[in-house]
Amino acid sequence: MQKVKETAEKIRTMEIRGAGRIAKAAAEAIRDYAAELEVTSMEEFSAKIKEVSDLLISTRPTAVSLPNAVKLASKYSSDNVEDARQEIIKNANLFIERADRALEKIGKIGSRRIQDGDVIMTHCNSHAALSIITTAFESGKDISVYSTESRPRCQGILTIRHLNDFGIPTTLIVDSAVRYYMKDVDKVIVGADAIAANGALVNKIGTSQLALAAHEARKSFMVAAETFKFSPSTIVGNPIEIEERDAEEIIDPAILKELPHVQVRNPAFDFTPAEYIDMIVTDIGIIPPAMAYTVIKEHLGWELGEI
Ligand code: RUB
Repeated sequence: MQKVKETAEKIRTMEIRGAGRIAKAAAEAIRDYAAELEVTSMEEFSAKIKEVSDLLISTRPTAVSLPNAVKLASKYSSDNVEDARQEIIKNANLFIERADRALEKIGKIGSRRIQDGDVIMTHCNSHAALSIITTAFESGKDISVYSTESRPRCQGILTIRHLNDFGIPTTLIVDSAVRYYMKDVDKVIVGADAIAANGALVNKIGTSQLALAAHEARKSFMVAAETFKFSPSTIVGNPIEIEERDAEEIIDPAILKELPHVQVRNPAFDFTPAEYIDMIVTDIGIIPPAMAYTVIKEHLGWELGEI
């Protein structure tokens, strides 16, 4: 349990972050917990697996990859402890392999849409979006990137380090410079924390501003998302919760204390409506946002009764 608690804490404090990495870390935590779990009955086994699943899911509310990963990794049908344990180990490993393969496939598929000479804008730090950019560059395309800072946690710094490691010419800009530079950009590529059944994207706060600016300037807006970023529970009407983080990520609490009439809001994500999205690059191919429902039905093993 201690190791699961540590993983949960790392996700909560964002030491492990990004929807894909969170999902993999949760699957690993469940697998290792199941492997070492000592119980005397199947009831106890089920209760303990449920307890750690709930703990992991409670760490961050927005990235649907987290509950999807937990559900897929902790799946078992056997009614004896040893077989159920082996099923969880197998399913968690399958999920982890699927996640790694998905990033590769998204890179290959998405990079075919990148032209030689393209200038790409990206936001925050998405491994799926970066997979497209680095695959295109490694295939010999002469590209360059605008990367936003992504306040308040500045994940853009991770992105520029990653791009720099590949030798990709990169320009760091503040979030408010997105529209100013959009005229110089050919394509916007962002990742996803969740995609709703209606094709709307949930991603790092400010993503919808990139989408609006791209739309206005008639630039292509691509989303890079593994199929486990699609949200099954949106089909039955559950909204995607937007995480609101602490004010101290934005302002020194000592300063805020002196300002009794000021409140701080710090949503971590926003919604981009489907009509601003040109394509979603997934591990099963490039799809229009309107196909989100089909992805959920056919690739996430979704059943109405389970929700
Ligand atoms: C990260 C973020 C990323 C998506 C996709 O937010 O919004 O764009 O999670 O990332 P945070 P990936 O830093 O708050 O977790 O493609 O790596 O899954």
